[in-house]
Parts: sequence; structure tokens; C-alpha cells
Amino acid sequence: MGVVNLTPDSFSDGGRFSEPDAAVEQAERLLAEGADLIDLGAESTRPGAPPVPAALELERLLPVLRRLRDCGRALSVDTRKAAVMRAVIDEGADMINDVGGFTDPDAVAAVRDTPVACCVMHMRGDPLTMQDAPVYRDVVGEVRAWLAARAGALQDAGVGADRIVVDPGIGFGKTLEHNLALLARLDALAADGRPVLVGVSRKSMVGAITGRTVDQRLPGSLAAMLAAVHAAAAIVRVHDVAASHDALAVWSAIRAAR
Ligand code: HH2
Repeated sequence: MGVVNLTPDSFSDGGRFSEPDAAVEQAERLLAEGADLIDLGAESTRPGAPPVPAALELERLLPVLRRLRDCGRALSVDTRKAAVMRAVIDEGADMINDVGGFTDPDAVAAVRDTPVACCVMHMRGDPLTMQDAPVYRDVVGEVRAWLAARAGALQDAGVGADRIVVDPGIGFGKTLEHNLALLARLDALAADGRPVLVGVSRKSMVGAITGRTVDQRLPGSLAAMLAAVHAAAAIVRVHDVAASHDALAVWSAIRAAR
């Protein structure tokens, strides 16, 4: 999954793709580099980010979505708002990636009677406050139970199990130790039978381990991605598609030879 943020303030690519022409060009580049799907985001969810009104999210998303919808690959939209979900589904989005885990009161209804795939991500609190000393007794058990409950809410409303993927939400209300524990035990999340999506690309946990700034985190991001795929991840959300594609190709070739 290649990331294109249509925001002025995303932590790693904010402002670079906020014009539709630049965003479409970047999405086409990521598709040419081997992305199977593109994730379009119009609200930064970096720690401390302020919420964005639905109308502004749609103003950013719709022109890009309309130009990409016939690209032949799947398009995901990263949003927490039911109103945005409904509008982008009408415009041809294939997946809703909700970092809030479909907790907007109308979110489950927005996707229920549609064919879209749903990514249920775990976040503790909201982006403004989520990194204020998060505490868990058993982070893997608690995240697993929460994801199962939210996926269950979608399924109870009629969303087929084959439309749901889950994501532990690396960096969303978690310390470095929590992130490491989750990445090491992705198999526990996958044990519930749902494909696992993981996003660790350029994130601060990579910076905390390596001491690197955002633009220097590619090697660390690749290592984390491969560890995630080795553990259980079925989809990886990345900014650097060409490098990720090569790393996965080499890893897969070695694995296939076992
Ligand atoms: N991470 C970010 C945003 N959306 N969605 C899923 N499913 N999983 C993630 O780990 C995830 C996500 C944060 O990264 P980015 O989009 O690059 O930054 P920002 O939130 O500042 O736009």
C-alpha cells in the first residue's frame, strides 16, 4: 500500500502532494513502482495534529480520487468521518482505512451496504492526546481484543468477514516498547483469522531506535517492514514503494527457497 498524503502537515510528506496534480503524479509513480493499492489521506493523524472538517477533507480528496479511480488498482481512503466515507465510496473508493476503527457513530452504517474493504486500526485516544503517557497492562492482548470487538461490530452490521483487515496502529497511543511488542507478536493478531495491515514507514519508533530524522529512516523502515511481514503482515503501508518492493522481492525469493 503506497501512501499519498494530500495534507499540508503530514509528518513525513506534508505539503508535497497537497496540489491535485502533484498527488496524482505521486500516486502514478507509486503504482509504477509496484504498489497494489494507494492510500489517500486528507487529515494528518500525526501526534498533536488538529482535526480537519469533513468539507475540507473532501475538497482535498475528491479531485484526486476522480482522476485516479480508473487507474486499475485499488484506492483506499484514510478517514475517520462517516460523511467522508459515504462521499468517497460514491466516487469509487475501494477501501476505507479508518485509524479510529469505525468509532464515528455513523461509520459502520456508512460502509455496511457497500462493497468496500474496511481497515480497522487501533488508536488509543485521538491524535491530539494519544501520546500523553499511554499505559496498557498487556498491549498485545488489549489491542487484539479491541480490534476483534470493532471487527465484530462491523460483522454484526452485515459487513462480510472477507472485507475486513485489522491494524495494530503503530505509533497511535503507544510507546516504543508497546510498538515493539505489537510488531513482535503480530501473529497473535492474525490468529483471529483477519489479514493484518501494518504501517511503520518513517515513523518515530524508527527514529527512536536509529537516531535518524524522518528523511533518513528508509533503512530502518525496511527492516521493520520485513519483520512485520515475517511475523504475519499481509499488507504494508509505505511511503517508499520502490525500495519496499525490492526488499520484499528479495525476502520472498529467499523464503520461497526454504
Ligand atoms: N499511519 C498513519 C496514517 N494512517 N493507517 C493505517 N491503517 N495504519 C497506519 O499505521 C497509519 C495509517 C500515519 O502516517 P502518515 O499518513 O504518513 O502521516 P500523517 O498521519 O501525519 O498524515
